[in-house]
Amino acid sequence: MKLYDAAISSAAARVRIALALKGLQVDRIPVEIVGAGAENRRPAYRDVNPQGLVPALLTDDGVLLTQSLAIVEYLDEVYPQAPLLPADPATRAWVRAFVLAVLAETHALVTPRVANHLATMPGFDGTTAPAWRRHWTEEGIDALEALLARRHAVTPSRFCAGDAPGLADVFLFPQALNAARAGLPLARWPHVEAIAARLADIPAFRDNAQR
Ligand SMILES: N[C@@H](CCC(=O)N[C@@H](CS)C(=O)NCC(=O)O)C(=O)O
Repeated sequence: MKLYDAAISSAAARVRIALALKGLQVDRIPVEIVGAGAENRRPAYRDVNPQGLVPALLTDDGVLLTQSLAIVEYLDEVYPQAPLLPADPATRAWVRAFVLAVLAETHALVTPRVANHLATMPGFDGTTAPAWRRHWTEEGIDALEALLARRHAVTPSRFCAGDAPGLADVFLFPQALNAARAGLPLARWPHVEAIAARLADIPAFRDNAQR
């Protein structure tokens, strides 16, 4: 398999973490996604991913997959060791809802392409992009904290939805790191902070986070 990857990408980090949890090796193909040298918007990379985003995964069967959630679920179906989704349908639905709260309602609002477009809007100045990022990160992680608090009040667990790391943790960890690195202390989100600290002790998470 080949992973089209960027070390700074939290979306690609989800796939790197899932691969590591499953003990799978891939060839990593770096794609520059920021600055004047960004390759992801160029035609050569659009041939890989028409959306111009990382990650993308070329499977051993020669199929190109995009979108981190689709890629991680593919890996979980084809390589069932260390399963990432729980067996119980209601818990699976909770995990997918949590993952979508990260992917669609938090991360999607703070990507480089959003910041690039903001910079073209009337009234933009140096404070606009950091304020935008802070707002959507706070609102997003407030929601993740509330989801975890409600679940854990009824079903306590070491990780998001069980006592082994799973799909929700694969998505939470890079997002929590993004918040901490943006200067938002995790202490204000106690469930998120406690789970992120446990995940940081696991090499698959620690060694594959975005840099
Ligand atoms: N929903 C997509 C998001 C992918 C995404 O936004 N990747 C970012 C890096 S974290 C990217 O390639 N950004 C390039 C850009 O925004 O121009 C996924 O989960 O794979």
